[in-house]
Amino acid sequence: MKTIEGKLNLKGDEKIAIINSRFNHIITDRLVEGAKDCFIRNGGDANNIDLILVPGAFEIPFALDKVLASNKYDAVCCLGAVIRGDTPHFDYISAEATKGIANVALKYAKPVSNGLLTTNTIDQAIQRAGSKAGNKGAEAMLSIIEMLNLYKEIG
Ligand code: INI
Repeated sequence: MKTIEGKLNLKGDEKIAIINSRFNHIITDRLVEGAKDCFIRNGGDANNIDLILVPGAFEIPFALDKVLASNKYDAVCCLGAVIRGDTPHFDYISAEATKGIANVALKYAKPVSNGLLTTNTIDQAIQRAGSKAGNKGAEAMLSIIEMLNLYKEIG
């Protein structure tokens, strides 16, 4: 049996867009830090990252479509934090953002990662943005790196 998988190293010329939402930026800025740090530590060049800011998670898929259509990037890392409040708003925003990212990504043959936190509390978000439960921004970037290399292996 032949196993085909993506390595976790970069050449240094890969161009990446990070789309980050300003909403809950206390959390999402930490996700960007984690993603950037992961990219650099795996051989990427910080000069090859463009950070694209959108108002909230709902807007991520629209920006993602534009970014991928521009053909300027090898991969896109989507980051955001949707935190449950007292109304059903959370359910609509998190579902639409997640579905939207997947739907847009399927139109293009480029790696896209979903680094969208969907948490019940702000504490859970803090835990996933560089404390107790790691940094989901870094995990989202790592998945892009693996997928970039997997695409090369698949040909
Ligand atoms: N956007 C988020 O990114 N996170 C949230 O927790 C959130 N909540 O809870 O309201 C949120 N709302 C804004 C939304 O993404 C859009 O920007 C807004 O509806 C305008 O289209």
